[in-house]
Amino acid sequence: NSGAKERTLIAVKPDGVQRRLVGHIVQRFEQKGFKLVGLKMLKAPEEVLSQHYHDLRKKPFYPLLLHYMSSGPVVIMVWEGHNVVSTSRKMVGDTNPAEAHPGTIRGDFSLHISRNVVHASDSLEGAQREIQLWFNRNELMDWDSCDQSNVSH
Ligand code: DGT
Ligand code: DGI
Repeated sequence: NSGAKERTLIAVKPDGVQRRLVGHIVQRFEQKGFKLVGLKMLKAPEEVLSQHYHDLRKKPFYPLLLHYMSSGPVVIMVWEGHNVVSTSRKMVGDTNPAEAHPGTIRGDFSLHISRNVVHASDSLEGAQREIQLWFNRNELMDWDSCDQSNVSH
């Protein structure tokens, strides 16, 4: 049962919301077998974005990245399940959509690194940090799904 409670943060970025991809992206994670435990739509506050992208603050594209991420609402989710951090990185695909394989979200729906549709936490520690940053405890639902024994054990 180890890792069954692992959680990660997935975000549909402003371009993904504008392009009506929210439902499709939710469906991919649901059908994989992961459990949705948090979901909300918001205009990302600059303070949250600057903490979220703290490691990139010195990069030349950082101002453009923040501008893009605050250009419209985002949909932020927490997904739970066995190995969810690493598996969802594979489902999302390479950061650069030109390198992302077909079948991945970025590989199927985006062209350019500056409009890559989704975010997924890249490590367990990163996921914990990002979940705390974007969600209050009472916004995360601890619920049992009746098909759990069919998707993990
Ligand atoms: P654009 O095409 O000038 O409208 O660019 P943006 O605003 O979509 O993207 P931006 O400003 O981050 O990047 C400026 C240019 O830098 C972009 O046209 C292509 C290039 N570029 C951005 N990221 C990368 C990268 O990771 N690798 C390479 N080789 N070029 C990049
Ligand atoms: O975790 P990822 O989103 O796959 O990648 P990351 O944490 O290295 O970068 C975060 C976001 O920053 C990424 O999804 C898109 C943007 N980004 C990264 N590298 C570049 C970039 N944007 C531009 N325009 N150019 C880059 O080189």
